[in-house]
Amino acid sequence: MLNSGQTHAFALQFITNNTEPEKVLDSVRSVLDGGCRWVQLRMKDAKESDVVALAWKVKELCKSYTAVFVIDDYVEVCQQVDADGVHLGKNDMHPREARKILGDSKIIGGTCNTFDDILKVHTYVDYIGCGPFRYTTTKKNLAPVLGLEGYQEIVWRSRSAGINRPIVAIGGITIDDIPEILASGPNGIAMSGELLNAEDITLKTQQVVETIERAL
Ligand code: TZP
Ligand code: MG
Repeated sequence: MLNSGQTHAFALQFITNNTEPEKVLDSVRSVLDGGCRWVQLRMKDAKESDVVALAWKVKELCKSYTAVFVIDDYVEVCQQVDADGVHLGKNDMHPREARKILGDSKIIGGTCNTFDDILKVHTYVDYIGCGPFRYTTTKKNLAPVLGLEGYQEIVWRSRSAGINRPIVAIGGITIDDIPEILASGPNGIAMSGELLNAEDITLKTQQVVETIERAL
């Protein structure tokens, strides 16, 4: 579960991409230098041993910046390297099972594309990753895009139902989208491409962090 010192870190979650380990580490270092305090290691179609090897390194890096470190998909790897938590999509282990395995000391995030998805997982997760905001090539098999109206509806229905888990917007988000997205209800922003494709990742991260702080 999240502790009070970690909740502020929701504001910006950086999601790594599939590339060589050294490049992943460089990108993580760059966003941490820019003020991001939440990193999700996402290694699609990787060998589990490769995930473990890189997870140890990302964990150490995050620790030196007191940043939260979450692993996408791999509950066992989270346990093995003692990461802060795991992020689970709709085709991964159900958060109910993950909670049984990981207990309350770990953070569990869950992907939701609809309010019905939120109803299914909200009691087991610490935060909800909700998207996609718009089309993105970063993820395969993308769910239908939500846009601002989608967030307004999903967040409003969740809060009306007494579901108060943080909701983090994801999918094709650029720095210019941040004020409107946060005004429509979500509590944080998850980004991959916008940061990774920047000429200066650290500078872009600083600008994103400032934009989020102004908007929240
Ligand atoms: N889940 C929904 S969209 C997405 C994930 C992991 C990709 C986010 O990356 P980007 O590059 O910010 O669109
Ligand atoms: Mg997944």
